[in-house]
Amino acid sequence: MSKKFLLALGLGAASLLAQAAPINLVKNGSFESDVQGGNSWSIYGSLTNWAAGPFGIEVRNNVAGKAFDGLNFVELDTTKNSWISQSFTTIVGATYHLSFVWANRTDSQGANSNGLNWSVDALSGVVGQDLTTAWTRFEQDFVATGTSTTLRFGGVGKSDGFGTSLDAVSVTQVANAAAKSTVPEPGSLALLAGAAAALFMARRRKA
Ligand SMILES: [Ca+2]
Ligand SMILES: [Ca+2]
Repeated sequence: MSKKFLLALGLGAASLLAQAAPINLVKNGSFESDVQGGNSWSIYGSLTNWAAGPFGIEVRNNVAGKAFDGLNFVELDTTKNSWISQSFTTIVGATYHLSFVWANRTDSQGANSNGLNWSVDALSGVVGQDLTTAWTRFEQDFVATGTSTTLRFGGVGKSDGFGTSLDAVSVTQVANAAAKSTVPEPGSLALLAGAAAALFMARRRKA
C-alpha cells in the first residue's frame, strides 16, 4: 500500500499507453528533411535517410503537383528512371504495414511515361501506370524475413524525365499474437483501475 507501489502502478499504465502509438520505421518518409524552395525542383545525389541510384532523386515543391503531406515530394524519373532506398531494423517473423501515396504529373508531360516500382523484403509491385493525377494511397502488409529490411522505389515506363511522384511513406509494425500479449486487454485495465481504487479506499480508511 506504499506510495512507491502506486507510483509503479502509474508508470506501468503509462508505458502500456505509450505502446499504443505506431512508430514509423521509415525516416524522412515525407521528404521534408531537405529544404526545397517553393515552386522549384532539384535533383540530389541522395536525401536525408535515403540512398539514391546513379541518376539521383528529384525533389519538388509545388511543381507539376502539390505535396500530399508537407511541402516536398519526390519524382522517380529525374533525367532517366531513378530509384531510392532505405533500410530499417525489423524483427524476423513480425508483420509490418507499408503505406505510401503516388500520383502522376498534373501537367501534360505525365501521360504514357509513368509508373513506379516498390519493393520491400521479398515483395514488389508496380503502381501508377495510368493517368491518375490525384494522390492515391497504396498499402501492403509484409512479414519480415531479416533483422534489416530494405524498402526501395524506382521509376518504370519510358525513361524520359517525367515520372510518377511519391510522398508520405511509412512502415509500421502490425500488432501480432506476440505483440498483443504486451497490450493490455480491457479486463486487465479494469483490474488495474480496481486495484488503484482499492488502494485509495484503504488509504482513506487508514487516515
Ligand atoms: Ca511530403
Ligand atoms: Ca518517365
